[in-house]
Amino acid sequence: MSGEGQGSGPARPSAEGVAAADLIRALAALEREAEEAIPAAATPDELEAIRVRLLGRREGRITAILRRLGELPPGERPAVGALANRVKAAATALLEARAAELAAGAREVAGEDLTLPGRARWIGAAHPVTQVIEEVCAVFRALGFTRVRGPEAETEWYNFVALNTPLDHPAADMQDTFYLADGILLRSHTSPVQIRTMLAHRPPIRVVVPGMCYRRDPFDASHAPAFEQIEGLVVDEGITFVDFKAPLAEFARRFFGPRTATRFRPSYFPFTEPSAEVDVSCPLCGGAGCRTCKGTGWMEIMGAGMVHPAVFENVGYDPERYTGFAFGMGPARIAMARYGIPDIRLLYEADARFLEQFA
Ligand code: 2NL
Repeated sequence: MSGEGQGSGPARPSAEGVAAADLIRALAALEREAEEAIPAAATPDELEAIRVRLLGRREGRITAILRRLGELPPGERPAVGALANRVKAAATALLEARAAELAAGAREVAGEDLTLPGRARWIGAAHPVTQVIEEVCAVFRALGFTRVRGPEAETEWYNFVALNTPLDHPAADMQDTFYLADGILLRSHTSPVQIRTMLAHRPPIRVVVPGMCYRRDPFDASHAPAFEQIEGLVVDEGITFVDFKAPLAEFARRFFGPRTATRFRPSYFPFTEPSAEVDVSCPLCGGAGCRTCKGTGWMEIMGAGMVHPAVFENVGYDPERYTGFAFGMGPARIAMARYGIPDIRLLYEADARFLEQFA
């Protein structure tokens, strides 16, 4: 702390008010301080802090001494006043010189204009479809499902035949895919991973299977020839249609929000019977009807059903003993429903202006 503050330190008031010797000593100390601190200031902000400390109108320490000259005996005022003014002028000159140096330095570093605003850094983030996959799997993990993966190149048996879809079945045609060699193809859904899981393990089974799938589809607003899928499979003794509906409705509430309603519409898949399309109340308008749900208040999020007994026979499970359910969803479609994205191609163009909205 400085010594010339109100009533403390060496510049205590004397009978005349204040001792000239104390003010002179304080001024000499302030001059040394100015000579050391000002040239060492590294930034304009630091320099300004020193200026306020020494010369600030209210709290400045040199200012405070000047203010107290009137307390000196009249004969001592001119000498101390002159010294105070000299110290103030010296500090001011040092401040101006250092300010000029700092300004020049800022402009001169490597010939760059350092006063230009900086370039904003890019924020890295997972792709919106990856975010959806992680979240969906996290919800199913909380519901007791294990996450498994499997090969993207498969045989026709794993991709079609084991799933009760003979190669001349219309469903095999609808899921036409890319062939790598005779009988070897890029999987058209992740179901072959569930077939492999059932062949390798006895029930109970609760798995979710995320991964890339491929179809000979046009690349248009609602189709991509390479896309992510998440399928799920539950097999145990005594699994009923209620055991099928409840966890899928719970998934919808956890993923889209607690007030989300679900509806199961009859549908057809060769590997489930009965089969359903699962709709949720539109996550964007809450069911009132908007552009994204085409005014219906509902959005389709997955296909599902009770596992067909023929599938159990194909993997050596006794269909009289075991029942189960399965479902499949497209995370890109889910991302479109959730964020109101009108065209699936936006998700696969790697356009940073689009993607950074999800960072
Ligand atoms: C859809 C429909 C579905 C399945 C996938 C499945 C798998 C096995 C057995 C029975 Cl191993 N079913 N998967 C069942 C129903 C629907 O997906 O629209 N996916 C995007």
